[in-house]
Amino acid sequence: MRVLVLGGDGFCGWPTALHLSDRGHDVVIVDNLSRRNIDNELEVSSLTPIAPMGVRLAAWKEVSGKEIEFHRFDIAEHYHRLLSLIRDWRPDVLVHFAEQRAAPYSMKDSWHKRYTVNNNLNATHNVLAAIVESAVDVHVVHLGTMGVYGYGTAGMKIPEGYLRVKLETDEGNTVEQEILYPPNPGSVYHLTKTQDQLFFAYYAKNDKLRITDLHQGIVWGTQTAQTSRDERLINRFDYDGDYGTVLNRFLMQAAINYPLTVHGTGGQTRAFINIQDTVRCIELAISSPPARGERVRILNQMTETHRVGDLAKLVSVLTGAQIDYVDNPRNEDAENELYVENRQLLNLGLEPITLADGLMREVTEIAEKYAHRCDVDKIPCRSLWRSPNAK
Ligand code: NAD
Ligand code: USQ
Repeated sequence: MRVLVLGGDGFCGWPTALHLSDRGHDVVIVDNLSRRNIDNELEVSSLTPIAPMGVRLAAWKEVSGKEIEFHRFDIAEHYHRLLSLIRDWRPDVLVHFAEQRAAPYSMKDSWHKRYTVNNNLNATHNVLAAIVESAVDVHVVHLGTMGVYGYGTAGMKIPEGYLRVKLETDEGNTVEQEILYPPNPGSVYHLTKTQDQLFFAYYAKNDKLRITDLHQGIVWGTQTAQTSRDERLINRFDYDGDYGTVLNRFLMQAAINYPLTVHGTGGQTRAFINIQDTVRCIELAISSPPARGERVRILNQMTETHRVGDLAKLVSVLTGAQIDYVDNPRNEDAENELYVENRQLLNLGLEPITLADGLMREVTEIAEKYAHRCDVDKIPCRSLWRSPNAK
């Protein structure tokens, strides 16, 4: 299949592009390198030494014999370049990773809120409008987030996208319907993902686009079978207070003997998935597209749920790291239960990698190996959800 990977220089997009290329698909990457520029803005670098795109692609050709084409442009701004690429190359599948993905970055101030909204909403809408205008029958696979649901469920399992509800009519009859699960975003970034869902629902209904939305949990780990084949292929590892996600941060903090930064009591429960499962899930989603006219297919792409405080204790037991309970910079529930339905990807054949399988390898092979590249000043989370001036 011809697969267009938007955001293919990023943490999830790069290993996915390599995985799909390795499986024999023709892959083209589009990326505007905004993520690398944000590192410049924040004066931080990936813990792992990521190579420039040209070096990455040359290395991949050397080790696999396969070529991946790269186009550098902004899909939120350069609509006509996106349209021409879809028209000329006629992809079978478009995998859309190209959004600003950090909740803390999206909450820094009004500029970062507006950037995240402009970038993410225009990116997603341009993809959909370009597919309609091109008249190419492309299956869109989008990386959404578990955060669209909020994380509290009153004890029920979060279903895969749709909620069955019973409504009472004026005549007193009961009717049953399936509705999109009520969105409950916890940051401006998560808000853009809830809006993406409406774009997808509308274009699937009006234009019969074939769309799969993968509601992914927090990704942990770094390398995949392909990115480990040569150091020039290494994946990025974010550890800073804006882009670093909780479990990878704890692993890196343990490696440098920095007390694990648990926000509040650590009672927040979240969904997790290893990066190697991310790339497999995307392959599974590609191999099982919805039919034309079908509603958006929504799959919960996660394999485990954990409390943040329990993760810190686990890492502490494994490594001897201290735990530091810090004031929570976010506006979120101090504690929540989280039960998630994820049967669809398991039924398609996903065999999850668990924390027990890879946690210590991640500490020794990545976090300890590259610990010398860490700038400890960049570890604290300084982005506040509520301005100190707000009442
Ligand atoms: P990332 O920031 O590492 O990668 C995103 C890539 O998209 C970057 O290379 C960036 O340069 C590019 N990009 C952004 N805006 C663009 C634009 N307008 N035009 C062209 N390229 C653009 O993020 P990631 O961690 O790889 O996440 C990828 C997707 O998966 C995101 O949509 C994110 O919301 C979702 N997701 C990520 C996680 C996670 O834990 N990392 C979890 C759930 C969902
Ligand atoms: N947390 C800590 N200590 C830290 C960092 C985070 O306790 O040092 C806590 C946060 O307060 C939060 C939880 O850990 O309660 C998760 O934070 P995170 O930064 O790991 O994840 P989040 O902001 O939710 O965002 C990440 C990705 C995003 C994706 C989302 C999936 O950056 O792209 O959409 O995970 S989910 O969380 O399921 O919505």
